[in-house]
Parts: sequence; C-alpha cells; structure tokens
Amino acid sequence: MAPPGDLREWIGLLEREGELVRVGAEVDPHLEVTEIVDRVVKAGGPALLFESPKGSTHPLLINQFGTERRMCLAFDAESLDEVGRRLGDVLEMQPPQGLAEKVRGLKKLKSIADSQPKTVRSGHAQEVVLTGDEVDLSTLPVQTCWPDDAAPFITLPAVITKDPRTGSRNVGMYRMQVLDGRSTAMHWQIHKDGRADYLLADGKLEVAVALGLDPVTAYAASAPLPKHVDEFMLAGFLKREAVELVPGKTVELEVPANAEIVLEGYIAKDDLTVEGPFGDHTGYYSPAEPFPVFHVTAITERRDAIYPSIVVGKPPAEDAWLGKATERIFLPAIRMSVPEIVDYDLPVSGAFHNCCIVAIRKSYPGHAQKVMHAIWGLGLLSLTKAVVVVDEWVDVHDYEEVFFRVGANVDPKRDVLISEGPLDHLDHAPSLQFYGGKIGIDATHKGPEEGTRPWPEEIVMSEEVQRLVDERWGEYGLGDDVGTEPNGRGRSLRQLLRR
Ligand SMILES: Cc1cc2nc3c(=O)[nH]c(=O)nc-3n(C[C@H](O)[C@H](O)[C@H](O)COP(=O)(O)O)c2cc1C
Ligand SMILES: [Mn+2]
Repeated sequence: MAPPGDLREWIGLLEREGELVRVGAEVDPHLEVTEIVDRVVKAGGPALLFESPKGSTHPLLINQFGTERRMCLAFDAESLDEVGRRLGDVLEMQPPQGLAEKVRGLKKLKSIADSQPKTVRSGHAQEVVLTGDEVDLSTLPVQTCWPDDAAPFITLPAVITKDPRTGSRNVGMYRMQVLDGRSTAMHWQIHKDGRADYLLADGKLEVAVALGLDPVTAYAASAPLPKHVDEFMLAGFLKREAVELVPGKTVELEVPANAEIVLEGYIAKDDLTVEGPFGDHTGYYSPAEPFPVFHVTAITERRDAIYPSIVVGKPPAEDAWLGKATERIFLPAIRMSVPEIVDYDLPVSGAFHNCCIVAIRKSYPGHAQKVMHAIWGLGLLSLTKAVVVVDEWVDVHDYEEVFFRVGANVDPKRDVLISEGPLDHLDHAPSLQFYGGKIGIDATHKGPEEGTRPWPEEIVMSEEVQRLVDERWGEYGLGDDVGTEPNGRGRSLRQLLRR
C-alpha cells in the first residue's frame, strides 16, 4: 500500500473506510457549509462530499483532514510519528557499515532520488482547458466561510511559484479572496516563501494554483520547508512516489498532473488590492490589508472536477490536523539542529504560533534558555510567542502535567524570560503588527549550579512496594476498576484525574 495517488483514489479510500458521507441536498457555500462542517469537525465526524453546492456544478469536498485517523489513512501510516520517523531515518543517515547496512543505505538514497518530481506529457488536470473569456471563477463553489468575510475565499490551494533568480520551485498554501470571475487576492504573509519570490520578481511573477490534489501533496503545500526546498519533493518522499507534473498551458510553470483544477496566471508587481476581513484560524477576523492581485489566464480541469475546501476559525477546526502533521513530521528535522529536544507540542488552542511546549534533556546551566532562543531562531517556529521548557520525562502533550510543572518549578522572577522579536502576521495582540514581546518559561528542575536551593526529589513509590501491591491486589477486595496500575512518575496527571 501507498498513500492515495489522487483525490478520486482518496475519496474512494475514505468511502471504503466509512470516513466519508455524501450530501445530496443542495447546500449553500455561503455560510451554510461552514456551520455544517464546524459541527461535524468538532464532533470528530466524517469527510463530507457536497454533491450539489448551490450555484455550482462542481462537488465540494471538505473535512478530508479532520481526524487523526484520516491523517494516518492519508499518509498510509500507523501514526503521524511514524511519518516523522521515515523522514528522520533519511536525515540522520550515517556512512553505512557492513553489507546489510549498505543495502539499506542504498534504499534510503533511492527513496530520496525517487522523490524528485517528474514531468509527464499529459494529465487529468488538463482534460478541460478554459482560457480568455472562458475563465470564470464563479463556476466554482467557493465558500464564504464566516458572516463578516469580505467575499468568497479559496481556502485549500497549492500555490506554485519559482524563485526568479534560481528557478527553484515553491509550493505554499495561501488563501485567495475571489475578486471577480478572473482575479483573486493572494494572501501570502510577510514571512512566507511565495511572497519572497514575488518581491524578487521584476515586474511580473507567474503563478499556478492547484486544487484537488492527493492528500499528501495537498498537505505538503502547508509544510514549512526552507525556501530553496521544493514542497513537491517532500510530497514525493512522503508518498513514496514522485509527484507527476505537466507543463502549464499559459505559464512556464509545471502543475500537478493529478489535480482536479488548476488556475494559471500572474501577479504584477505593486498591483495590490484590499484583502479581508477573513475569519481566521486565530479565532478572530483578520482585518483588511493590502495584498497582491492574482490574474487568472487559464483554468484547466479534470472532467467533473471536485473542488476542495477547508474552514478555519476558532480552534479546533479542520486545519488542526494539518498543523499536528507538521508538528510530528518535523520533529526529527528540528532535532537535527537542536538534538537535546526530546519532544514538543504546539497546542491547537494556541493556533500553533502562540505556544510551544518543549521537553529537553537538560545537561548544563542555562540549557532551557538556550532552547528558547533556538526555537526563536528556527524557521517559522521563530514566530512562537510563548515557549515552555520542561524536563525530558514530562509528557508535553499532557497539558495538565505541563501546568503542574509550570506551577511547581517556576519562580516567575528567575525563570521567566521576556524577550522580543518577529511575531506571526495574524497575531492581533502585539502593539505593532509583526513585532513584539515573547515569553519563555523555564519549568525544568534547577539546582545550586543555577543559583537555586537544592532541588527536592519528586515523590515516587518504591518499585518493591508497587510490586507487592500488584501481587496482593486481589486480597484487598477492591476490584479491578481502581488502582491496578502504579502511581508515580510516568503516569500522567490527566490519566489519574480521569479515574
Ligand atoms: C488551511 C491553511 C490555510 C493557510 N492560509 C495561509 C494564508 O492565507 N497565508 C499564509 O501566508 N499562510 C497560510 N497558511 C500557512 C502556510 O501554508 C504555511 O506557513 C506554509 O509553510 C507556507 O509555505 P511556504 O513556507 O513555502 O511559504 C495556511 C495553512 C493552512 C493549513
Ligand atoms: Mn516553501
């Protein structure tokens, strides 16, 4: 088995797994779809294929990413950590020793070589080609997600550009406000690679937008890779099959051959429009701001093309799982530069950029502060507003336990670092947009070498007594519902409180 090859295969898989419901009733992409999906997402419900969106002939697929199980189906993996390990395996390659290791090493190298996208002659994405006056975005069931949204927004695009100097490709997920039948805004934020390509362009930048991809390639568009690394290569690696591309019809860009819909066009330098407001993943409306205009020169489609969408809003929304995928998949890459990091968690309710909890193998004074600064210097993680550092044995995904450590181990005067730096484009809290305060909380154990009193021992029952009680449990007449597992380190507070 491998991850699905295109959106149709993916829909077929979801259907076989009982993970998709077809909605035959006519439903309005203006607000109504959002209210339905928001309820279904928050209940952990299935993907939805709206077969008759009002005013459009294209079906609308939504909530394809809405649960951990569907993410695992998308990646053909047991867990998202397994996907991370596949990447980590390649990143951490050492010179092989012995024949068996050499053979394994060659396989790994081949998996990298095979992940390079390849150009093919034709693809479903271009079964229908519409150019000039035939271009009409109003045929798509683009959602107006929230009541104060300025217009309909394309929310799940893979936006393809090339660096005008080096020719290296970038694929990013940037929402697009529909302005009229032939143009949209392009909401690449100031820290993003697509915008960097635009700033480097002389006059005009060609852009292609792929909609309706296999789930791994769609995910890859949202992955925070270094600018010179092609997201289609990551997709090829994770799919274990190269992304196939076809030359665009009106642009010198290659587009995914398996896409349901492709928008081709260009963005002219300094051609700006007012974008927003838009009900954003922060849980608030992001205000209207100037962003570039994307002029569509061609729409190419698969016959009976399916339009993909996603609703962001107050967390948790469907995008939570795209964010969690990134959190898990990038852990090995982060550990390449900060190996003392054992694990990290970006709480969904923190909209990913607001908070990062990180567990470290602490080995010298100031180590927690070193890691805070590392996070604040690492790719898009640099936009993190709050970093909480805990010791390696703390489960960073257990927020009750993290809260316990912060309460128990922090002297606010000594262990809180207030800093400043770049902040997320969408963060409305700082006085200045893009720039403001950061907080680091050191909730690790300390000691005299960091100027504190000797640190007390945590309470843990001796293993001997735990074993004794295990053995004698039946004699106490307490039944098997309570207390059959030992307390102490390693058992999370949340698990204990649930009992
Ligand atoms: C559903 C969804 C919508 C997103 N919308 C935007 C957006 O409108 N603008 C933006 O700059 N980033 C947006 N992002 C985040 C980017 O896709 C992400 O930061 C990615 O790394 C950008 O690609 P790049 O690193 O090549 O610039 C969105 C992510 C998701 C999952
Ligand atoms: Mn990129």
